[in-house]
Amino acid sequence: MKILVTGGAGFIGANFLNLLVPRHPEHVFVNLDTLTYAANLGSLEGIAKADNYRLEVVDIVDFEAVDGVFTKHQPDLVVHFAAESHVDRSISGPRAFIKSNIEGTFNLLEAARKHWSDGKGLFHHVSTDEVYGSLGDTGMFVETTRYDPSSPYSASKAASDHLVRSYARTFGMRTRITNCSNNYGPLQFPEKLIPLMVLNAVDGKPLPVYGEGLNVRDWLYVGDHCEAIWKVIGEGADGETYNIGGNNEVRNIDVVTEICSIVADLTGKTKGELEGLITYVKDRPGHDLRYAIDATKIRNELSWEPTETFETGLRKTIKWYLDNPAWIEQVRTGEYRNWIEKNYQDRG
Ligand code: NAD
Ligand code: TDX
Repeated sequence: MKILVTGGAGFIGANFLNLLVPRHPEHVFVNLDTLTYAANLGSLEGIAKADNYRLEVVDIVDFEAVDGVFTKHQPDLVVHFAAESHVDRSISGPRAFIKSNIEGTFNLLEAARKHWSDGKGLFHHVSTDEVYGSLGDTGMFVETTRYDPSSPYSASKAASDHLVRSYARTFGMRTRITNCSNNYGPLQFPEKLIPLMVLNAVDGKPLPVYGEGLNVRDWLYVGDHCEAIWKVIGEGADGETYNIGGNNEVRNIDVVTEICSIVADLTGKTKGELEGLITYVKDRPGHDLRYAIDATKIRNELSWEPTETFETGLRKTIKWYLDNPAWIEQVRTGEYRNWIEKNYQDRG
């Protein structure tokens, strides 16, 4: 099989390729990525020279270029990760989200429609639980929960999900969608909560908690997400949506104190010293209170279960950041420093 993986130099895409390229030498994996600030080719060093791996540096907003990749590689399967993914950036600059997440997904669908006239190709769209909006203290998202996105990011992902479904219904394209909760693990760009807090704790910098730290996220180890996507590709049904989650709801403040405890354990700093760095800052506008995924469908129909607990996964993740200073230096570019300054300067 020829597999076109978009966004393969980002966090989840790179974990997906690192897992599957060595495991499946019978498949060719083509990574289509425009290499935004969030990409890092250093994340793919282990597979860069593999016989069954190729890289195409292409922007999905450019239809001609996407069409060219389809002509050249004739993929049977698209696994679509490429997106602008950070909620705070979608608040300070939403345009790139509309371009990449909506127009980019549209271009991929159009190229697939043109090249898959035999109806055999499969389009797997990777999406998020944020399309469902915010939960109160109770309830969980199921696959039929009404879409109610809060941020430009989640609205753009919702639009992309709708486009994918429309291509299934209108053009008969074989599609599958997965909506997953918050991922964490190695290779995550340190603008996101967990790696940001780990690096700041190690450096003795403030740990900026938005609002009162009471927002709840359902955390899933990235390797478990990647295995779930592969399972849906292999055993799922066309036209279906599968929710993926860790059944692991944690308040942000509890995530941060747990990070303090593990970093203390691994570095010789004290937990009290690290917790002293916690700083409550101005909240995110439109901040969703709580996400919780009901993953019954994928568990019952495809026998998927997460393998990592939050305790084991978080320790593994923190150890990875401590053991990979070269990777961290690669992502701490001027762009990263500018973002950190911009995002946190007016949160007081
Ligand atoms: P990321 O920001 O780490 O990586 C995104 C990748 O996409 C980067 O390599 C970037 O260069 C590439 N990209 C962005 N715009 C592009 C464009 N116009 N053309 C080509 N490539 C482009 O993101 P991530 O956290 O790995 O998320 C991957 C996907 O999974 C996204 O679609 C996201 O919405 C979804 N998702 C993420 C999470 C999470 O917790 N991170 C949870 C659920 C779903
Ligand atoms: O400095 C911070 N302080 C803080 O309190 C940051 C960066 C975040 N937070 C809070 C906001 C959220 O409640 O932590 C929580 C997690 O924040 P993010 O890591 O930015 O993730 P989130 O906004 O929940 O979105 C993530 O999960 C769903 C991914 O970025 C999305 O791509 C995915 O779809």
